[in-house]
Amino acid sequence: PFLINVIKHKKFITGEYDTSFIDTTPELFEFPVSRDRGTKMLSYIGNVTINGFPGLEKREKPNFEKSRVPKINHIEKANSGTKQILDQSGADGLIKWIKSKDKVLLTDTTFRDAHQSLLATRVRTHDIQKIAEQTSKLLPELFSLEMWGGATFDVAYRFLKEDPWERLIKLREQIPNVLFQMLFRGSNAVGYKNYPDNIIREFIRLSANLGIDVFRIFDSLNWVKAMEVAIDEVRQTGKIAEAAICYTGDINDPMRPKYSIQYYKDLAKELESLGAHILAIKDMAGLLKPQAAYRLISELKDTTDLPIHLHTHDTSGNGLYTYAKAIEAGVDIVDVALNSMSGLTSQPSLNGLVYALEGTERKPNINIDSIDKLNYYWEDVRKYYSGFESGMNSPHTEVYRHEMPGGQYSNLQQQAKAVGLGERWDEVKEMYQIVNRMFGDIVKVTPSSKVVGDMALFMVQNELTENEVLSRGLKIDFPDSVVEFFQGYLGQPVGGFPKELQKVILKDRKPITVRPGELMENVDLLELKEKLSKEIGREASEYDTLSYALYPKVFLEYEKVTQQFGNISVIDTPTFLYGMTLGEEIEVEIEKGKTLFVQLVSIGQPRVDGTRVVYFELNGQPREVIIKDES
Ligand code: 3PY
Ligand code: ZN
Repeated sequence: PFLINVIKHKKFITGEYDTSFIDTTPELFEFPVSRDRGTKMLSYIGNVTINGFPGLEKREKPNFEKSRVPKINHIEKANSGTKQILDQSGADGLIKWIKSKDKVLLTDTTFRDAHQSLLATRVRTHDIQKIAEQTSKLLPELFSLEMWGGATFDVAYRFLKEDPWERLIKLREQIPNVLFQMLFRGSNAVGYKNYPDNIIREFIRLSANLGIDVFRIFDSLNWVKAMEVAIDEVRQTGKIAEAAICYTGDINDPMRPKYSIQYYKDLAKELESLGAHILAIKDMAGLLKPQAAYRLISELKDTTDLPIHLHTHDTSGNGLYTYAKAIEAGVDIVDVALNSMSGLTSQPSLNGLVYALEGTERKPNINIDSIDKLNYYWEDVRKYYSGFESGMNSPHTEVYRHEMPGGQYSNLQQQAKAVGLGERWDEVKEMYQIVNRMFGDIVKVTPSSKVVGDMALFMVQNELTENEVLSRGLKIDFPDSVVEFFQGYLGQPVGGFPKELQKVILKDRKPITVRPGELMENVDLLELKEKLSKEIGREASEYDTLSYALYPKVFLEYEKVTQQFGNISVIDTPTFLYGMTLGEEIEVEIEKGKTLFVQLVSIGQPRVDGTRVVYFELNGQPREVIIKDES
């Protein structure tokens, strides 16, 4: 490029140069962005402009207001917080600190569960990163930020075409003071099936290294055996093992004896004896009613010495009432989300809770002004993703019947749309409830909830009733996830499998009753790294390798897209989702201090081969890309 700059320079062409030419002409060292890199990005923008974004109705890019990023002092350091307590006093020191606090502590889930539950997990690193330093400086009093894990990991690769590890690294850089928390699905890691033990351990080691402090570990069937490896590994890293009990049923309903108060107390004892640092009650669907919350927390407080961290979803609209009762009963930490990302299938409102606790001794020390400022930002950003909203806009007390987790609601709805059942969503919810009963009333949370969802979609799609499944089931091929569940590959449900249904679904396959991890060989990660490097034509990192071990197809597809389009995580979200309008100009900061100016000039008519030429200007220079019109 240097040589090109020289021979293209006006002075060089006209011969008006001497020996000082190089020293006095700094622009010779300004290299254009590689043709390849610019063209790749324009190909992405051209493609999304013409063909739309998968899962979003195609429409002209709406006119979004600029998001309101609160002003902060970039030079001053953030106040120290819980991260420093863990780093300085270790896990035991942190637990002691929690126990010494009278005021209720807060986890903010805006970066993870809130958007998993409201926006089908689609919020991109680009938007979280822009508010990271502000969050660190405006909310240093938080117990933790839940910012990773659950569905955010695979959705990053699958739909956002970005690297989830990078999200962790970038946020850690900007938020040095608050504990980072992730949701970890026990033997299923951040996936939808059981993995070999060394994959579970490696995942925990790598994420602890990059900055995760609190691992909320659960099993989708509350099968404690499936949580042991993860708890043990987290303890070895010196981080916090927060073992979760998934709450289902209703402890105050005598008709639901399977999930009684005694059931939860026994589980708490078991998890304590396994070495959990904190006990989480993970009410993933928002079924814990206020009086039940008071009873559950009070009795658990008498059962265990562990601090208790309560998680709920506000689907029914009762979330804050449930928290108020739990706080009265002495819960230590609760999960909330910033106002504009709270409520409905998400967590109850952080801002609301602070107001609600006014006049009580347990009101947290949070500056309302600060949370309002952060709230404005999310109010604006949420609009970018409106196409992923579930359409739920008022409390749904029906959740007490279908019991669908908040994090599943908008995702299953997307799945239903994808298979042409968007119009029959009410039937899918009804069927979800029936399938749960058919399965013997199981704990429903990822991945067991996905099995129930898959079966419900399958039954609605094939017009099957409960009776027909039993009477004609031997001739029916059920979805893979359902077969694997009944084989015991997700573990053992409370009270075992319903035998008759199991026979129909498995046919002549034999179920297992041991922990699936015991039957799986460890993966040779070095060998896998070599194989992957060959396959993608570049040196795979240990992070790539682990992601590939978790979901090989998804990872390779992500790699293909990034090789085709380059790093598209740098594009702003409206453009990423909707492309550009004619004449529009945007800026893309491709790396720190390096900005591209892109203008969409015109779009050619479709040609006989179904392609169109899209004309751009990139930093003032004409560039064109050829895009296949899929319509
Ligand atoms: C997840 O596993 O992703 C969940 O959020 C479960 O509630
Ligand atoms: Zn949740």
